[in-house]
Amino acid sequence: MNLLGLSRIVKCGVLLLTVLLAGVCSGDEHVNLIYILADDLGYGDLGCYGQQKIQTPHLDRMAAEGLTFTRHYAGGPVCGPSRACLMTGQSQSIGYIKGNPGGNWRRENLRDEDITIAEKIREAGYQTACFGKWGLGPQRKSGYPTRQGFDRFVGYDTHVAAHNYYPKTLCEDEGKMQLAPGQYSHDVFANLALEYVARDHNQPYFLYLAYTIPHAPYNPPDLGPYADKTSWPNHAREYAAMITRMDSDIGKLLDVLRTTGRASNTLVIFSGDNGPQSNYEKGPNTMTKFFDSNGPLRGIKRDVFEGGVRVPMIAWQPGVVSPGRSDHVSGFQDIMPTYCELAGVDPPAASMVFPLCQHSMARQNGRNLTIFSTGNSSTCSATVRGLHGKACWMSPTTSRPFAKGAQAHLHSMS
Ligand SMILES: [Ca+2]
Repeated sequence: MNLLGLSRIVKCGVLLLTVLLAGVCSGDEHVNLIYILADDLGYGDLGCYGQQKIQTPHLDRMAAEGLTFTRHYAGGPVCGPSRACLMTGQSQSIGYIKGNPGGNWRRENLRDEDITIAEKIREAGYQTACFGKWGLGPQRKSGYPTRQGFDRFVGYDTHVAAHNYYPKTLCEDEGKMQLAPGQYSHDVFANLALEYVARDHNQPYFLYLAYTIPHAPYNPPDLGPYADKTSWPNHAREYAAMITRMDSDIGKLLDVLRTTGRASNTLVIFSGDNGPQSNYEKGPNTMTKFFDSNGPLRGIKRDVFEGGVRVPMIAWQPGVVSPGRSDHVSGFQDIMPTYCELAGVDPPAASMVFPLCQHSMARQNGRNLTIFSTGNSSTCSATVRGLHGKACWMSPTTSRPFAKGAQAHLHSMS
């Protein structure tokens, strides 16, 4: 499929990434894979998704040069199950991690038998590294990154640990890394990522760069371009500064790829793990309303309405991935089979097999994604959607969203 053919498909409004990444998939050389994940970033928090106040010039450029998805869904409305879905390719219905741990590490610990992206593509000779927030298994337990296929890990092993941007230590492989007093952990991650991609690799690599930004607490090292926005609430300035700082770091990363001539052989994907959180300084939704963080969508983090689970996704590989926007319905569970296809290995049997490279177009019409809201809520919800419609169930009295009596809310896809 050439790019002209692709263009016609896009114009038909049918699908696109599937064939879009066909060029990547058919190459002789295995492509390097960088997956960048933000935490609690709203669908409307980036300029390329309509944000008016927060400056994200580098991600906007990435979007202009790459493919911007408008119907991409996180693996869940909260961190734990969403990230588990991303790493294993298993939706919440079949995946092991159903909700956030609530302080119980056993509930955020992938088992030995759970197979991650890193484990699979390492079979194809990939080097693997994770920098940032993991949250799928603490050190010395089965779910820890170095026991789940990553050669290298520096970051937070648990959710709770990741809520401190100025920790004294970070996990580093099987040991600890000492940080200087007042050192911002995300500067460490950004520098590690820069060093990693600038290095000469004799094998293809997979880098998973998982920011805690813009998850609370809001306390970046400085207010950046928002220092003079004195009419804004303090937390709004801090929130915006966190995102703009991350944007700047991602810009540096992409620049390294550009200047070293590696951009065309590196597929970079940027996304977020769930919808925007409410701000607790001035009551629910304050931040979301100030920035219109969920854009045109209903709901925030923990909701299975669109605003809780629809997230930005940008795919960037200049010269290979055609620039454009796609309304292709996709989700976190698609990343495992997509990467497996790029790496030339078979995805795990238990994963949802909707690779974005090819083969999936015919199945798009029958596509459903099921997302449950679990934990932190007395309600249980599910979203089911296909190409032409969507239904959202809210069941306040039962843990079974499809139980008799569950209220159904129907929404149009348009
Ligand atoms: Ca999150």
